[in-house]
Amino acid sequence: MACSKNEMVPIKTIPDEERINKLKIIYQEEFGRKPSFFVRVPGRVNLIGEHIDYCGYPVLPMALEQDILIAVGLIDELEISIRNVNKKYPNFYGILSTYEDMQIKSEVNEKPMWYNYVLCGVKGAMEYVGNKFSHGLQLCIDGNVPPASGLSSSSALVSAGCLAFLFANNVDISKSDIASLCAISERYIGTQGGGMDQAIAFLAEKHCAQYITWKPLKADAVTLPENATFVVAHSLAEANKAATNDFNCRVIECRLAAQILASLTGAKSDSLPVTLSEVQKILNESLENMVIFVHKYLPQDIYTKDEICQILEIDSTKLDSLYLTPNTQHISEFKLKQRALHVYEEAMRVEAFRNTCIMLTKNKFNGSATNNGDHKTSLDDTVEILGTLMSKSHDSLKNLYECSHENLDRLVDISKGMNVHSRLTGAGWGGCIVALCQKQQVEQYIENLKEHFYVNHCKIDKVMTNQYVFSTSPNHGAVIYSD
Ligand code: ADP
Ligand code: NG1
Ligand code: MG
Repeated sequence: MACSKNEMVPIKTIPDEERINKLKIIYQEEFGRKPSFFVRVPGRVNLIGEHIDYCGYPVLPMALEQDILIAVGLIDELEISIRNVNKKYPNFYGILSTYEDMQIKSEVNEKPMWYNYVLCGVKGAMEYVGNKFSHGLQLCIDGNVPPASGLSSSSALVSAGCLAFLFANNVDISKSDIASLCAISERYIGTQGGGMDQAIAFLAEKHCAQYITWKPLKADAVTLPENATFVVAHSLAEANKAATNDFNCRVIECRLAAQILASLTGAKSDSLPVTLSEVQKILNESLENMVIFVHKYLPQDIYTKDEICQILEIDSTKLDSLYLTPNTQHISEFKLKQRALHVYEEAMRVEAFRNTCIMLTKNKFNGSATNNGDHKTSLDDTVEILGTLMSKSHDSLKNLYECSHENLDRLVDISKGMNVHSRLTGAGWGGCIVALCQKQQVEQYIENLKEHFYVNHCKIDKVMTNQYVFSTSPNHGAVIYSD
């Protein structure tokens, strides 16, 4: 089942929910009037396919229940006021003139102000409408996606800001178009993300994960085994991706690896920078063969900037302008083999994960597992196959991609000790793991994590631990609530 390309974000009547009603009251206190509508955009957990969206490869996330909820008021002045129910986040006020004039102010490698994520979405929307709009906005935000934790709080903020602006200004846009727009818009914050987070924010469906492919953006529902439950556990280390150059460094290492592979294999491309998936496509080779090519054409453990310039026959000024970002231009050594190996092998794991889920669904419906005993065996086997792929993904992220964190590795190891497969999810360097459990194991698994990791290792009071570890099931994507 694929999500139709032209489907719009659903508009529902404002629900009588405690959180919405509270936000209404706070909005009224902040702005002295009622909000006109609400937008809600979920966070996500990526099940497999990490750090490969920006290389052009499919990924397999699902939306969370946790979300960014915005109460929106329209004003005639072309201005924007942004408030947060959590007062640790300061207010913002600005004039909306043109998107070209809208500065998303962040110093290189400095943690951006929180409202800049909202402004990224608004700026992208202003560009989309060619600066033709008639309403400014008063926004009040209530978010419960754990921030800087690999669960995509940033993209939920960007996407909610963009959606609020477009709906306020009566702009029709399909889910896939707004997802692509938000992916580009979030880059104003300084990170060169691939688009997974914004894609799942809009294209997610309840009960299913999504297999997301690019150019054109498409989401195909993936039914997960009925006996499987995904558990998210926080490492207690936060990682703001725009505050360091770690994320962009990986993006540009992949770009450089792709360009060298293209040059040395004679793969001619019109697009610059070329991606690792484009090189594969031009060469018309399997992922397995791309792994062989990486060993052959990128044999060194480290490449210096000078060596890369020599191979690509360009000077360092050109290298900077064509491939690097402002916060990576000073880097002098790059690990190209390791990053490219991770990408090609992770892309294989995504295919294997999806095919395993498809196989299970097929067997269920064509009757090859009609006998209850057989069906249970095939379900248990499936969970083991999927889990093994997740464990391998984590090993690769830790060893080849070097984006793990000691707390993430500890959580993964504790899980392994309980025969539960898990991996870091999102960009890494902190944030969360996602673990795949048999349904009947979940309670015990969560209890054990609380005891061994949060209480014994991190010295957290047991009563506080519920906020750090929770089971989750696939939720639906963005919604507008309007009367
Ligand atoms: P993530 O993995 O959560 O996407 P990022 O580093 O990309 O992490 O973005 C996290 C940043 O998003 C936070 O540092 C904060 O500025 C902003 N943010 C997330 N949630 C909220 C919220 N509820 N209210 C205000 N800002 C938020
Ligand atoms: P998080 O950790 O949620 O910021 C980032 C990127 C994704 C993807 C993952 C790694 C952004 C907005 N998000 O996610 O596109 O590359 O890392 O798989 O840049
Ligand atoms: Mg993010």
